[in-house]
Formats: sequence, structure tokens, C-alpha cells
Amino acid sequence: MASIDALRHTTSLAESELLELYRRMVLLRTFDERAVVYQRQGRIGTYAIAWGHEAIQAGATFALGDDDWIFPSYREGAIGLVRGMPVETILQWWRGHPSGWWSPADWNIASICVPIATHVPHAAGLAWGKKLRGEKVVAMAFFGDGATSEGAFHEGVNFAAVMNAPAVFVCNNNQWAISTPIEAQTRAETLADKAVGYGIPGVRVDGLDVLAVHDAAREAVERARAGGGPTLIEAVHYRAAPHGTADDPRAYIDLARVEEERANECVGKYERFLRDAGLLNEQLVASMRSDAEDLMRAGIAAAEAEPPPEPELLFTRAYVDPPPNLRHG
Ligand SMILES: Cc1ncc(C[n+]2csc(CCOP(=O)(O)OP(=O)(O)O)c2C)c(N)n1
Ligand SMILES: [Mg+2]
Repeated sequence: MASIDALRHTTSLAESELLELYRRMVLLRTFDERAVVYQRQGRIGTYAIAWGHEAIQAGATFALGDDDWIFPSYREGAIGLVRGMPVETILQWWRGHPSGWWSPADWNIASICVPIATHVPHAAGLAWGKKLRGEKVVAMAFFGDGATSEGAFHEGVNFAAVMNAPAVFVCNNNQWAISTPIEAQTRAETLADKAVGYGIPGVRVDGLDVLAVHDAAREAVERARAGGGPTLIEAVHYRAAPHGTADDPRAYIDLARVEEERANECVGKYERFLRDAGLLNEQLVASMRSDAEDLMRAGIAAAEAEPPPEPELLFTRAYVDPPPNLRHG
């Protein structure tokens, strides 16, 4: 059983920070579970399920300062929650409502990236630009195992390495790219090994261990900020939920393995750890969960209270000079 002393050996975080990390995981988990329910009720559109990815998202971003930038993929669609982004903004994004398009500069969070890996060069470019301006800002990009087969991944990581840009590349290796397993994705023994080809450090961590993810991220962020260039972090776990609400993994996945993985999920794991260390009790767990549920209830109400967007919005930002046939009527 872990004691608080053992805990102190494994992390430099203070007790209040350990609890804040847990609160953020609960928030991300609650968002995810409620979002799936809202999608099933027809209240939001298709949704990429992040269940089981909370340790990676909360742990890695906890190493960032507010001026550092986050480049999320659709899997990290709710990551703005860790910076206090309103729930309704994120829900509106998934509802396809324009009020879900935040200005990246307001939160230092880039738009949610759906094309696989195209945000990796964006993160590299932002990190390089900040370096040129003499700002001590780090860019952290999140992407999946499948993204490592894309040209944009190679271009982005290589560019950041060559420019010694302050970037941290976090690969969420959930071992599936929709129905493509990791074995069909790469011949490399690990994804972290790919860092060798770029001449940068590559680290492999347990993606279900929030403290391990945080440790790796903190080291990478500190190195980047100190001028040591980028790091590739591979956080290994196993996708224990469908790819998204439109996916039925029963067609391709081993359900017994999924059950096993669900029993070992990261929020419960960290919760048990904190309870054993005497930092968390039933009451605190219940109050954090109910705070997160209240936020979700208020968020969906605020999102649904928003008037529908004007259809012309589709065109206003598409053309400087709209063609005559669009101006018509
Ligand atoms: C450029 C591009 N090609 C294909 C797709 C379709 N697509 C959506 S999700 C996905 C799988 C990505 O898997 P991975 O990178 O492992 O991320 P995960 O979904 O597992 O988090 C694919 C191929 C896409 N969105 N963009
Ligand atoms: Mg994947």
C-alpha cells in the first residue's frame, strides 16, 4: 500500500497539486461521460471518446504554464477544461456551432485538429516563432499512434528538432487508429524510438499513470524552456472505449481485453493511490464529482440557449469577394 512518504518519493508535487490533478481528471472524465450521453440524446454531434485518456491529458498539461501553448487533436477536445475554458464552448464545438470556435490566442490553445497530425508542424512553427522572439514559451502537441505514420508528423518533429524549438510532442499510444492496430501501423519496437531519427530525446511512459506522465512532461518542458529543444513522449495505454460515437469496435477488438483495461482505468487508479496515501476521502471524491456534474449541466443548458447561427456565416469568412452566384438572394 502506498504511503504519503512513498508518494513524496515519486513526485515533487505538493499535496494541493496532487489533488488539483485529480480534480482535473474527474472534470475530463465527467465531460466525456456526459458528452456521450448528450450525443446519444441527439444534443451534440459525433463525438471522439476520451475515456481512459485523462491521465495523459491532465498529467502532461499540468507541466505547462499559462503562457505555454497546447495543440490538441480531437481526442483532446475537452482539454481547455484544464485552463478553465467554459464547458459550453467545448460542447458548442462538438455541436458544430460557431460559438465553439474560440480564439486560440485567448487561451493559448490551438483549434481542435481533426486532420491527423497536421497540427504537429503548427506546434513546431509556433515554438520556433516564440524562440525567435525571445519568449520563453513552450508548445505541446497531442496526437495518436496513427499520427506517427503521417508525413506531417515527420515534418513537424524534424523541423522542431533542427530549429531546436521549445516543443513537446505527446503521442497518445492507445494502440489503435480506429480499427488499425499498432502492429499494422509500424515495424518500430516503440514509437519513442522514432525520436532517435530526429536526434531528440524519446521517452516512453505508462499512459495510465498520471504522475509518470507528469514527470516526463515536466522534464521535457523544463528542457525545452532552457533551450534544450524538443522531446517526444510516448504515453502507452490501450483504447478501452470506442474510437468515437460512430464506431462499433466489436467488429475488430478483443472485448475481453477491453474489459480488463477498463478495470485498470486511470482515474480510479489515481484515486486509489490518493486514498491509500490518506489525501482523498469519500466526501472529497463526491464533492469533486458533483461540482463537475453541475458544470456539465450548466454547460449544456448554456449551449442549448444559444440561438442557431446565421447560415450566411458559412460564406462570410470564405471569400474576400464572394462570387456573384453566392451574392444572389
Ligand atoms: C489526414 C487524415 N487522414 C485520415 C483521417 C481519418 N481518421 C480519423 S481518426 C483516425 C485514426 C487516428 O488514430 P490515432 O492517430 O492513433 O489517434 P486516436 O484516434 O487513436 O487518438 C483516422 C485515420 C483523418 N481524420 N485525417
Ligand atoms: Mg490511436
